[in-house]
Amino acid sequence: MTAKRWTLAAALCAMLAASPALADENTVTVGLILPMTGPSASTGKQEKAGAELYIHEHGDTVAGKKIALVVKDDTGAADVTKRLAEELVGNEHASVLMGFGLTPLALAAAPVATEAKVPEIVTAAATAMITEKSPYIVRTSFTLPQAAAPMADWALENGIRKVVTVVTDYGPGVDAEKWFGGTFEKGGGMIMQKIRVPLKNPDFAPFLQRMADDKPDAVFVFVPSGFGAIFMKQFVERGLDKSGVRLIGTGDVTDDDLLAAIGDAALGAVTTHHYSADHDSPENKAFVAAFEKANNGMRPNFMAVAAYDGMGLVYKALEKTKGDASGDALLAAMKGLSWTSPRGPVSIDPETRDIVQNIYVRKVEMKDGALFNVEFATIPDVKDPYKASKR
Ligand code: VNL
Repeated sequence: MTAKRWTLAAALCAMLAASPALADENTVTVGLILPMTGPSASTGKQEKAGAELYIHEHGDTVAGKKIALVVKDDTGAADVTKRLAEELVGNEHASVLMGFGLTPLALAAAPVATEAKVPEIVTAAATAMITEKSPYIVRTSFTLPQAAAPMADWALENGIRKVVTVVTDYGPGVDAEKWFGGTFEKGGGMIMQKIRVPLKNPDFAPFLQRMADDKPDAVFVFVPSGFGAIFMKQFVERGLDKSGVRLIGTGDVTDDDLLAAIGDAALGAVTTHHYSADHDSPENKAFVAAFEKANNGMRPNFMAVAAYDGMGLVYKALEKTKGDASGDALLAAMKGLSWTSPRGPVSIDPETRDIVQNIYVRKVEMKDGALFNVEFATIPDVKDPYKASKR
């Protein structure tokens, strides 16, 4: 080869190397952005395992397209989420962005999804307004109003009249406080105190002491997934578990991932949520067994199931579009889809792009030697009440 030809070949190689993902028409890249490190790492771990299990069970090809799952760690920092989302659509030609462990992280990716016209499937974050921040956002997790309002109805029906609310002070906590409290007061209940604790380094002790003095019938709690153990430990340290104050909340505080670590202190806690590892259906039994087998016995929580369903949504949409992975086609296909999830029957509301699902009332009980959120009542097909209230 002449020197000139060598230069040309080298230049060509350099060019190819600089654009590693020359868009391959037969591959659909799903960029899964999660907090794999930092305080919400448990969410990242559960979500990654959920998405991978779906691919493992259904194969990595759908409608003639090969699915490439690319997992990125945003460490829980919104500026990193945004940069990763830009890189995924810009350099790696991702057809779908997925994940988003916390509300600020889902919001950071929204302008990227809008500009690139790429679906953003939110599989964790749960502040109601998130789906309003881009027409390309679809959600398979839940909304806090959807889970918290039914808790108020149950409390009212079960003789609870005076409640102190304790929530983490950001989007989902404010939603939980507002939708539990508002529904409870409308039904004749009384909110004695509204306590908000910071997301970073939460210390519940001072509030719990005050609460012990107030003697409410119950304390309603929202903390994000992964933070329940800190709250429960301090609840027990102040003797509140033995004081007759009932513990109620959305299911985030008695997260399946943490129940074993929380221990007996959680016994009797009543929560409302969309998923329990104990959910009694053939689909869930198969899901839990396969998940535990693939993950050294780790029990799936509501994050795992949302990522599993998020991946399923991509597959179902691609089947519907016959492999067309352009953003608008995928988005149109996702609207109105319904399927049987391990959590029960679900669908994507075509108007709000939020998930419609059952909310279950559950109580923490010992079952076969382990703690579970045991479901005992079902509120079927719950839509996000925040969006319903604005119509
Ligand atoms: C959010 C909501 C995060 C509920 C959670 O766990 C959760 C959020 C990390 O919207 O930030 O359980």
